[in-house]
Amino acid sequence: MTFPDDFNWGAATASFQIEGASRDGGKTPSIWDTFCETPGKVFGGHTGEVACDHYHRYQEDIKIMKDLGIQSYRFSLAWPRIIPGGTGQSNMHGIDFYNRLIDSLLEAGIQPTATLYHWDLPQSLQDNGGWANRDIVQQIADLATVAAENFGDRVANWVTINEPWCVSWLGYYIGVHAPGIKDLDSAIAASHHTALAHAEITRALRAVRPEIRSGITLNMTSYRLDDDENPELLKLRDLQDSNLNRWWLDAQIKGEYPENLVDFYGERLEKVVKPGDMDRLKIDSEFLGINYYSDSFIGTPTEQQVAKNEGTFIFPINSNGEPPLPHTDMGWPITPQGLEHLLVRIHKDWPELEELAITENGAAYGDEPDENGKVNDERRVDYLLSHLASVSRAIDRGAPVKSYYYWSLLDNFEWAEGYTKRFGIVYVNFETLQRIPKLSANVYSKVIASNGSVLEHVKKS
Ligand code: IFM
Repeated sequence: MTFPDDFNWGAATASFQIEGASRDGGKTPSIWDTFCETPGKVFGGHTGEVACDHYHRYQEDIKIMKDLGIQSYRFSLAWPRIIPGGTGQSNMHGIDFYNRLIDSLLEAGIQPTATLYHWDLPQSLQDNGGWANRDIVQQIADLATVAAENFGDRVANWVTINEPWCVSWLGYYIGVHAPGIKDLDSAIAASHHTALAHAEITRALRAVRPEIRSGITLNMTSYRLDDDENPELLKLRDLQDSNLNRWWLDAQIKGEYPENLVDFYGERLEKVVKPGDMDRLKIDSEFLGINYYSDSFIGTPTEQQVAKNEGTFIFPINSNGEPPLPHTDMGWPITPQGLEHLLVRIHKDWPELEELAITENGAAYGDEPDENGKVNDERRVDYLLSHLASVSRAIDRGAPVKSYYYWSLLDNFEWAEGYTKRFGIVYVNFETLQRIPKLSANVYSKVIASNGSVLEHVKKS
């Protein structure tokens, strides 16, 4: 048996990336609406105004999933649709949209998995500091209460926060994501507040519905060094590993942060951790969500890179220039065996985690329809099959992986890259909004129908 009988095969999206309807039904602007309107921040000035128009076309998208045999759909809730003011009054129009979506999924036999926060923070909350302001922890816990009260009767599985590393470091330190801030103190504060928020969201969901299953989703990687003997690089690797892979896991499992980073941040961290916080961080989750795209390569940073990063340790993946080949349109190296390695490492280092879910994995390739209207995205098929084979080997080695969600169901708004990077197994024509399932969708459908056994030949090769 390649995958357990009850293995869950899914596809994932996120609200801002697909919904469009950015002012419909009482929705207010999120930080991503603002970021898109800020010149030079998003490729070509692309916006989320229409996106895939999923807000109006969700029935069509559900039908596509049903035809493909997708068992579970991971989507996110747009906070500014549900509580337009960020705090306080909830909005029935927004809640009704998600009720219709959830009910239609269930009617189609597809299990909904909801992500509470996938980056579209109400702009009004950012105006008070957003994730750098500790108030956000209670504010998002209140959102969780509203979400559990309205949807918790039908949504069993909840992701609390998607990729808190990106929220904190891309949003508040590197500044390439909304809100576009470049400030180390803010990023450290956001790292702490997202970790606390995960615990408080979990408590809030359970207070309404104790049967809810939840977990955080982390973007994780394995680091590969130019030189495994170089003590400087090893130290840098350990800091990067703590910053990206360990921070949120050690927080929830042990109620502590990695020692090397606590030392590295020093007073900057002390300023934001209040008495009692370390106890509040600790929480059992039903699963850990893992988003894996690529291993990361660390080379010796140049002097300019050190200077550019103001003496801190965040270096680009390809610190020595071009990423190793082959890579996807994102420039991310294709390293399928790295997923097996990572899953086995997680199981070994955090044996407390009883369930792992791959909540995202996928590749950007810009294949367009051919003269017959078919999208033959063979490179995506290779990526998908080789990564699934890797998951299967990790399961054989004891990693408790129970779900896989391909990222993404649809080509969509890829943040600062706008619509230029296509991750979907379903092609979207952004002029006409026509959907065309690609070759990869049909292959994934066969994988699902056979519960992964069509992978056998890949696994052995
Ligand atoms: O599109 C994103 C998604 O929103 C979060 N994880 C990575 C994906 C690809 O960059």
